[in-house]
Amino acid sequence: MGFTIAEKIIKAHLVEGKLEKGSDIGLRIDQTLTQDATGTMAYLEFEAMGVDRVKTERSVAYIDHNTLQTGFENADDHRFIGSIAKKHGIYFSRPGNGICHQVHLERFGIPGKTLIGSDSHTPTCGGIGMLAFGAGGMDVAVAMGGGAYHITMPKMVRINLTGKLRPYVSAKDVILEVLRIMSVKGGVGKIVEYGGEGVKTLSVPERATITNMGAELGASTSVFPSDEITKQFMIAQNRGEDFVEIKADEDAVYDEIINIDLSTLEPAAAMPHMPDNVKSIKEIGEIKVDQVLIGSCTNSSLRDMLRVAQMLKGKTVHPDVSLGIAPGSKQVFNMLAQCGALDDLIAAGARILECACGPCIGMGQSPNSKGVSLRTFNRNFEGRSGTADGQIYLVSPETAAASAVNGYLTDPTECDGYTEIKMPDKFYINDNMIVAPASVEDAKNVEILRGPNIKPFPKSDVLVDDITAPAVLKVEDNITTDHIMPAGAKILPYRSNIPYLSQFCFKQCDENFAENCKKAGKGIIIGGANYGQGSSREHAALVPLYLGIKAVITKSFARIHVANLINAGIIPLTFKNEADYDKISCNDELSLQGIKTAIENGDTQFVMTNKTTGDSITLNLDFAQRQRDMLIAGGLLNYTKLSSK
Ligand code: MIC
Ligand code: SF4
Repeated sequence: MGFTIAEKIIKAHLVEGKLEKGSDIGLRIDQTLTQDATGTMAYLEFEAMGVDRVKTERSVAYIDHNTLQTGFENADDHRFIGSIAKKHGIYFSRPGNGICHQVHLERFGIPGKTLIGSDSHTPTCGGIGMLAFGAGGMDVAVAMGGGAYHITMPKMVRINLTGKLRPYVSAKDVILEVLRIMSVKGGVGKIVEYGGEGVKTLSVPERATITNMGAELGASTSVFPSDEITKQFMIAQNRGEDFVEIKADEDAVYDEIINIDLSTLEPAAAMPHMPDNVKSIKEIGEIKVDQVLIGSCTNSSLRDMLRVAQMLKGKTVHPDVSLGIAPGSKQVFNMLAQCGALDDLIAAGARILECACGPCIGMGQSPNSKGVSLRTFNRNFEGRSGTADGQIYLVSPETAAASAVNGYLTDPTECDGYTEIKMPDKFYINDNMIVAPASVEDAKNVEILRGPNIKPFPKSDVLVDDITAPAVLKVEDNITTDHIMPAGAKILPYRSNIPYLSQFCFKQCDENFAENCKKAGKGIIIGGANYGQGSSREHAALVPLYLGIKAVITKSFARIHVANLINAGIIPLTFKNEADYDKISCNDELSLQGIKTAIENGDTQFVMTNKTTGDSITLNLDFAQRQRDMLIAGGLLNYTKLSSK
């Protein structure tokens, strides 16, 4: 029996466990990345582990999220990250150099290697055949210290691509089609692999758009084969020596196969407020558009920008539309300037934004009230744009450009003037904004620059046997980490200040959540299916920990968030019978008596009592041994300290 691409890479990196679906496996991690919104916390945790120098082949710290500097906080955090990177052997990508995933793909990613990053879109590098996972900051800190990264061995999904995209139909339309088929929870517990003849028609940036948005499926990761096209990309990045071929065996076995004929795809959009709420542009119709934004780690490559420039050349952005464009990296920006395409964008009236996440994470460019905003981004969760009633549609660069000119949602296949975008034989290489770490000798003298905004992160205590606490909040299906711990320009500067952040926790669901938690002293959260989908931010676990949350009980969890809860020492439990969700109301007194003993004994089920109603409710204790040990120790940091004694 042959192996899939992912199985091959896993096999080569397996340090614990077996290649058996559903079992806990530990992987050796070759590379890590962090960004600034999760990085400050990740490096504080790395410091707490007391490791002098990273043990990975390559670790990179990027500054790309918190780039709006309306006070000292973000700038201080950037300095902190720069100094800690220098001291501990980490490369530092300075603000202005670009979005972590775009830059990592260009300059650092290597086919066949493993990468984890404190950002959920780390699977972008799957576009060059790397096995790349989004993870919580603590997991990244452990990997930097040489520890294994643990996941549940996923199932394998194969997406067979045939045919070729029609002019102006885009890689974004491919992943939107996959989202339409699989939904935002369809990828949980799975790795999505692409194969088939159609793969050869997709360039690396197009592949990366697709693997990037695999995060929206809830998938563990997504990966393309590394082939001749990957090789040409690596050579063009002056990194030909890093290329290795990697493809699935002919007789590899998949748990699920999905067939997509690229030639039949239509331009599509994910409508408000979920990435899987997908319809074709034709079906949605010619709605009036207020704003168009092009960029983000999903669609900010040179290929995408050149396509947009080609479509805007000689035209003017519609008078009722504001068009913002953020190239994904300095390399892309430089090359746009060199070839004159930047001139076309400026002349058309685009507002050129810096190479950063920017509006994707609510760092500026919030749309007008009820404004319809077309974005080439990957998430359109309610409120994420910074405008509570903003109507965000996720679209391809082609659809975005055509609509920006017309002022209404436009199917780009109706546009003329199509020309092929050719990938360059050589990208412009200038790594002057990547700072190498200090030598081991010099590192001793590097001072860590800590601003006053950095507060200690909350520590969890060892688990107790009897937890009785009120259900402080009950929420529906598909709650995102943006609900749990919102981001945006006003809040993001406090990612290293958990006490301050706590006042914003769950605000969109319950205005008084933080206050109620404080009054109750401790609490339990009740959630629906796919709880915690979206980002990797461990703040969505650390802030509830700070507010006294002891357990979260749901119908099901998203992968990274459940790991973050365990890392923080909060018990994630699921209902044995989903219908029992209805047996709990907000403020009911819930009793988890004997929970520690049950976890210690390896029990797989546990009966909780709802003291208010008298109901007994059976919950799943679906944990690997290592997770049990972590919960008992009170989270990953305590566990790491205990196990290294
Ligand atoms: C996001 O797109 O939601 C983010 C911001 O990049 C997050 C990380 C964060 O919250 O800092 C992610 O995707 O993990
Ligand atoms: Fe940045 Fe948006 Fe990508 Fe998150 S999804 S890394 S905020 S560009």
